Amino acid sequence: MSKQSKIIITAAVTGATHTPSLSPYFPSTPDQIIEDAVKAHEAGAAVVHVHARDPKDGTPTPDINIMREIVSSIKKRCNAVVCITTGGAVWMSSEQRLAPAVELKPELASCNAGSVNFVFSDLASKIKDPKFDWEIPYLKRTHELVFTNTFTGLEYYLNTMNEHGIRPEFEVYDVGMVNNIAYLKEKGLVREPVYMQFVMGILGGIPATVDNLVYLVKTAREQIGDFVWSCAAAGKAQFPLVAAGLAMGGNARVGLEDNLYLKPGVLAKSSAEQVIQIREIAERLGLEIANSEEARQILALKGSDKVNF
Ligand code: KMH
Ligand code: ZN
Repeated sequence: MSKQSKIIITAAVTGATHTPSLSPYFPSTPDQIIEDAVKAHEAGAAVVHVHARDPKDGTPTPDINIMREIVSSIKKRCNAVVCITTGGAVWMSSEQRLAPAVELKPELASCNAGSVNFVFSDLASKIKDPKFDWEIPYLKRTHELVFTNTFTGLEYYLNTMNEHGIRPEFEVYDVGMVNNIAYLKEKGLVREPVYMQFVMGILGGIPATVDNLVYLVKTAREQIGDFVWSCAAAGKAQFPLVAAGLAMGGNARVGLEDNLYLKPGVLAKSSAEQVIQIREIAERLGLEIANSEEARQILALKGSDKVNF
């Protein structure tokens, strides 16, 4: 695997896990998402990964117009690579999840490499006085849902992304998904360089340990050969695992989608605070941080002039 010269920091700013009452700093309206993404880019994130939220009450939404407002505003204000989610929220249909990417044709979009129980129901007990009625039922409901990504769905996503010049960032929650990607690559659906985000510590997915990160990278080398990879981790595992990933030659994903804290007991005031923290760790390891243009080179992206927003 060729040693990458500079490190890509991704900021995943909102996601569809956390709800507004879990942190006063959580970006849950389009304006807040735009602001958090631009500030995270200014702090050193070459890539921003975005989900849409309804401005009325912060619920995750597949609304294409809201996503258009978010990504076009980010693009107006900075040169960040915008990665649009096709994961959306667990309850959304495949079509709903893919539609914003098909319409907006980003350089990069997430592609969830297999089905997984994606459980965060325990977060409900952390909310005493919810701002919105939907929050606690939404969190609890994940106990009974599966985040479905069938092979039919994966082929539909990849054919569509390939057709529109959208590069997939494979979200990998467990080791079997590495094999799924190898299978799809064998079928000619995956173009080089393969780009994987190892998402550690989701309840239902692979536990967030360094041994498991080494295991994922080792399995990917055996099954796929050459690839670019990054590490993300949920909750308090975020900085230990992402730092380990940096030491192993991986890229880094932080942001309030994955973790609301900067350190145990201290809420992060923005994704930018986490970007600064991981950037400092990377620089102390002697690593240089890629800017957005360098990230475009590393990931073979089509350029921000070819998106539809
Ligand atoms: N919200 C999770 C169910 C992605 O962006 O594609 C899926 C997720 C991954 O956030
Ligand atoms: Zn996401």
